Amino acid sequence: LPAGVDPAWLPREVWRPLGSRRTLVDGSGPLVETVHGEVAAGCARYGGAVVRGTRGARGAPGVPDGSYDLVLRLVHHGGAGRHTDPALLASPGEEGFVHERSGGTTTVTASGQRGLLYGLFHVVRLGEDAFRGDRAPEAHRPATELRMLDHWDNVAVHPVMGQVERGYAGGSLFWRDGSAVADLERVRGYGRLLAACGINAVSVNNVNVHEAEAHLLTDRVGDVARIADALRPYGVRTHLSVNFASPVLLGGPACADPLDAAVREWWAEAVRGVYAAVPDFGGFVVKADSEGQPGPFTYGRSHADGANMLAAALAPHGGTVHWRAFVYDHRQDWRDRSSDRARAAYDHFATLDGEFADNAVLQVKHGPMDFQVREPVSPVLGALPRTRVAVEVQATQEYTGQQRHVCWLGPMWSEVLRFRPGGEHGSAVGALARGGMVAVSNVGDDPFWTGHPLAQANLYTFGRLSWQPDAEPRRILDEWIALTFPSAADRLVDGLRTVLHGSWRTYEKYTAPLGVGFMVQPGHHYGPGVDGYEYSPWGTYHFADRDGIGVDRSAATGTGYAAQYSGPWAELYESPGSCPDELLLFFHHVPYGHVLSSGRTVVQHIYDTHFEGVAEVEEARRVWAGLADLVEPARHARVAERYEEQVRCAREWRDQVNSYFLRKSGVADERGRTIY
Ligand code: BDP
Repeated sequence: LPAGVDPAWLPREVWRPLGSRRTLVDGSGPLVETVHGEVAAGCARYGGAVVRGTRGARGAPGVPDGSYDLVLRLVHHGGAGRHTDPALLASPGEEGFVHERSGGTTTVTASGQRGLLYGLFHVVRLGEDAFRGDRAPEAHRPATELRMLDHWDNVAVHPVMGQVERGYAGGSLFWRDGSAVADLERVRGYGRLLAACGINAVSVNNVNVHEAEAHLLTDRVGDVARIADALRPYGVRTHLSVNFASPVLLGGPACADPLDAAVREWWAEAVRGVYAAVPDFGGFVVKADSEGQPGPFTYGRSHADGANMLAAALAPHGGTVHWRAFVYDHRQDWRDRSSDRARAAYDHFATLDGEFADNAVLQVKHGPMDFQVREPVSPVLGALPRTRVAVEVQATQEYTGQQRHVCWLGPMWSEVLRFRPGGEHGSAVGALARGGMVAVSNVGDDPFWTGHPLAQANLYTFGRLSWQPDAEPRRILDEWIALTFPSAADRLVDGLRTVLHGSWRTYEKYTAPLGVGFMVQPGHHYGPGVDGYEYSPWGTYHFADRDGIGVDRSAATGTGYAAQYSGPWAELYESPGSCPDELLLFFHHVPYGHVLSSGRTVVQHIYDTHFEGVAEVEEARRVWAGLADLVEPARHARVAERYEEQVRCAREWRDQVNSYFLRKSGVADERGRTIY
């Protein structure tokens, strides 16, 4: 990494256990060279030795495995490593690996190169534990093939959105002044960090594809190829966001009708060009008919028609189209509740189940609205059993404090992934999401990668959850702490847990209450705006008046959104009596005096949680200040400075939200606290 760039979860010391031992890296291929390079660098630093074998299952010539502390071996399909049960080995697939230990040797066996790379990072995560005792063979494999980050990066600085749309970590890692960055060392380092948490795909440009970015598909594909070259050694495939009207924008046919033969041929040709430049290209991400982007509706075609046209162009090369389900009318009439934005994705897509090509993935935001701090799980995730669905989450903290606030999203994502759309006997979202997991990236060219150094935990947690969606998020956080702060004193570990564990709920407490969402400043979405979007056409209302608050989405009297869920959930959400407190205002319009299942009234809940939320941030700031002697000064200072802003902003939220509801409701705080 260039000097001054934070090594994040791969600081040198994490290589000590491995780098001080004797390792055999056995097998051939470019990613095996990457593995060897990593081990060799560790050994150079910590005095170990690495032997390079290239004979796969037969082992290195003349050297028995038993003379190594660690054997990292690539075997051919169907072959077996010396220590490995063949049946077990058959199961982990291209990206999996088998890990075992006996007779003083730890062995990682994989039949795909990426599997070997992930096996290496598994050993790194285990540290000294990888070299203790015996371990029966364990197969590890990712839950889904596609674990992806979408960068909303513009090639050139956009006049309104800047270089990275919703980016809070400086400029783009990939693009500067309209071209791929000249020095790709940092991009390579990024690929390495991603591989170490299990991510294998990156989309390198904004889903809002402006004209400059549209050219990446054709005459600027060389720039994409350079980025792909830098990511490839770490098993990360490159994807592009494309504009549905590309043929028109780029001088092809005068229309973009997905059923038009000339348009289809134009795409097929464009895709051939991309694969000539990037042979392992992953595919396209498409935002169509959404927030002003063009799409198939212009031609009276369905979204399956649109997606399948691109899928057909990509199929001969093994590419995938990620078609986003974020389709809604952003020019709604606020008097017409039947145009409820929450309904839109389901209304557009549920009837298309079974119509999408095999290499089309429907990429669905985790909630029905737009990455709010609290939303129900999108009913779309359980509604298309014959479609490859991917879950999209937002690591970039657009609505969760913009990387000025600490908000560790692991628990929220885990709730989504564990949700069972068909009820308790059905599968969890993590298993239903056969199309993969996608996060909007929170990374930029900031020296700490994510602006707020603690926001790195979100990126790491996303990667690990995408590998294992039912993993316990706190365990992942502990991994992140151990890797990022190796040999940390117990006090530091405890302090980090204290400030991170509850930070999502703390953020929820001082911002928009009980699932109502938004109440942010329009446009940039930072800080409170109590009526920010209330009278706007974006469809993001809370309907607060003197009598009550919330959006009636019941089937009986409201927008009918609740009926998009299957059986048990539709029933649960339908009535204010059974709807979970935290989602009450998402589903119902209730009087301020409505009593929650917690026993408090809605308005008192709002007052209490807003006071509590601020107190919790003040306490976190105090805890962080007490860790100054244990954290490297630059990192400590960066976080401390952001805590000042978080405290300021949380107080602003508290005061605006509380005084707004005091004035609307006329109900005083039971506890007599001052509300401004
Ligand atoms: C919203 C963002 C907007 C994105 C959009 C999307 O405010 O910048 O373009 O999502 O997901 O949350 O396409």
